[in-house]
Amino acid sequence: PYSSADQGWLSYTNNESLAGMKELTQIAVYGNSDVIDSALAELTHGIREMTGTLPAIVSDPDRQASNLIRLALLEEIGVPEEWMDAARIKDLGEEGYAIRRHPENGGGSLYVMANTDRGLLYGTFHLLRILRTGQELDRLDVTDRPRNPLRMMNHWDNMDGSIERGYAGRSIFFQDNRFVEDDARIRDYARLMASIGINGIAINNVNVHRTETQLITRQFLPDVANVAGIFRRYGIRLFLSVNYASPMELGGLDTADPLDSRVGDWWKEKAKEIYEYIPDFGGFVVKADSEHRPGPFTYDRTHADGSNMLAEALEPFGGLVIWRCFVYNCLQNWRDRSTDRARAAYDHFKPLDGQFKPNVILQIKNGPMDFQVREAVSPLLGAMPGTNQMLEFQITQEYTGQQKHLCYLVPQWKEILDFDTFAQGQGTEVKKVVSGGIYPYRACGIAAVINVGDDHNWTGHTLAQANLYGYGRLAWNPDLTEEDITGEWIRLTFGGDSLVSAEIEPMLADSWHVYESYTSPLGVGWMVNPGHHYGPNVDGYEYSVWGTYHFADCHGIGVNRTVKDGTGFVSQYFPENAQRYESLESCPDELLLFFHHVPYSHVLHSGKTVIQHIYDTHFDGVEGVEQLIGRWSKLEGHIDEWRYRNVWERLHIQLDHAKEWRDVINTYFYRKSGIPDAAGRTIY
Ligand code: GCW
Repeated sequence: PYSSADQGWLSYTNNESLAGMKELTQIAVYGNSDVIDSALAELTHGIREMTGTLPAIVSDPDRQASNLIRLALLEEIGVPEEWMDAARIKDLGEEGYAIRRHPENGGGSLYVMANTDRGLLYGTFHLLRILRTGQELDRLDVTDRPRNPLRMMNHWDNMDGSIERGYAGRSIFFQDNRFVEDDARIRDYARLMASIGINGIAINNVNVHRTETQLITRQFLPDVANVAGIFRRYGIRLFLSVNYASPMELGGLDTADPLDSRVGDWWKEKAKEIYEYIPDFGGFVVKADSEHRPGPFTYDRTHADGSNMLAEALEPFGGLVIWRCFVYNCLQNWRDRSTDRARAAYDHFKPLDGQFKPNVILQIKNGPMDFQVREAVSPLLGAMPGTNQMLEFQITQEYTGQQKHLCYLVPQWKEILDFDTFAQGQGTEVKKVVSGGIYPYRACGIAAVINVGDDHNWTGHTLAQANLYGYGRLAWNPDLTEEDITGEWIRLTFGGDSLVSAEIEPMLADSWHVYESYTSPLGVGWMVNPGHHYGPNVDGYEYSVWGTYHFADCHGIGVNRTVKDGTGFVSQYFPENAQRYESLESCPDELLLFFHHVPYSHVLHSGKTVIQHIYDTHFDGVEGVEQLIGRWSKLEGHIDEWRYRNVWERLHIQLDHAKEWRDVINTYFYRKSGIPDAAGRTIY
């Protein structure tokens, strides 16, 4: 019962290497649950697609059988002690699994083993990856478990079917202010998400408008419960974004003051009602006091007051409050150079450390501004030992080419995850903080704003599927290398043709730098058209209320965020990073204009001046896109026509548009600075 949409990395076509798989003709299952049924369905489907033969489900196989996959809850089978001792079993935890095949043990059957049904589901998807990529099956010995307890997707879907910052069609959940009727697409979506280890999904936009406010009422809860049921069979908990002012909009109260007991009581009743419909409801995602959304500031209360009140309501049911830290003044005066939006999250939240209830998690965007092509890492990450934190990435390419341009974000995310906060001295990387490895967090992990819609290929640009896949894999294990993830995705998605891998790998690997080259130099950001954020407009946000400036004049450019004579943002970092960013000598080139205002003649570590760097990278960026096209063109006939054309067309849009970026940016800075290009290329 799968939808007719592109199956992405769960497609099993073009399989060249069936290595040993043909002999796996039977499956035995030890354990019983809906999630195990899903695992079994995936396994039989995958094997049938790859081998052409439907494996038989057997109930009491011969102990010595060797043509068999055993999907087994550990408590249901007696595993030999030398295979899995108690420590190893415990180590698998609630979501881990082991995949093993020892010819001398267990008669050669292939075991997928776990403590829980979710572990079995993840193990099954791992086994399918092994089969699909043609790895050796003899003496298989894999154990794995996720690093991050919460691995979430955030949808910005509205009930009218539109998606805020969506570039791949309409919502797969909603249409015309209702839930969609045909849920085949949602089921496929759940499969795709489970296969990369996602275990929590918030289905509606954090900007909760009028209709969406009603999602927590009896009008919609049966539909919400239906979707929650689809996800549940794939080990995923459903979350909702809620309107902080719901007690007023739904409950008829005249206040949403978190310290008014009527407000707390209203939420307690509401929580009870929600859990009647969805016993494993994940909880609320909340955007409060941010970009005109209501919040506790109206009542002079703190964000601890606001989130704790909700947390108290959800606590009896095991629900979480995921409270976003994207709180800043969006009505700033551009004439005022002392206010710095980058400071906002830390200034608001750091003083509240330790005041949040254990089922509150603060969700923090990776950068202090807003998902720019390049920005510094948020100094709030790691700065609150007594408060659960999770990281927020943006998969949807709002500022990175809107899925018309190719921009593979795994390299960017790796840099962020590997960023050393120095919160507890050297080795306190972001990935360790958010996975709970540094402070004893009760709940934590990673969330990302998803890039899917109802387009045939889910993501508009077929290669943007790699961002979705890569995010899930990194949320599972941030130590996976970019090369591993990319290689895996290409083989799963396109099969084993080595030319396809050889061309797509470097395309993905280069694409973020290429995009950065022709758009935003040296960490500057925001030179985009206001509102929709697509395309160049150097001064688009320069004289606006959003706190997003580059301060370019005829002498220089950049935001002085130093302690010495700037906004002081730098002081929010732990000393090692603060010192590095404070000084022009040690500030890395790629973030120079994020931290400093410098003359165009300033010489970078690279040896180039700022202005020459701007010119060079913009010319290089366009050439980079030409190379992407050159590589892709070699794949004609190696990839099915639909996907080949899809990417080909978008690459050509990208090329035209990269030229527009190049010429607008170069011309702007030439006119501002009056300094010609040393290489004498055309600037207008
Ligand atoms: O970047 C901004 C986006 C808004 C978004 C907001 C947020 C959902 O432009 O569209 O609103 O961030 O993260 O809340």
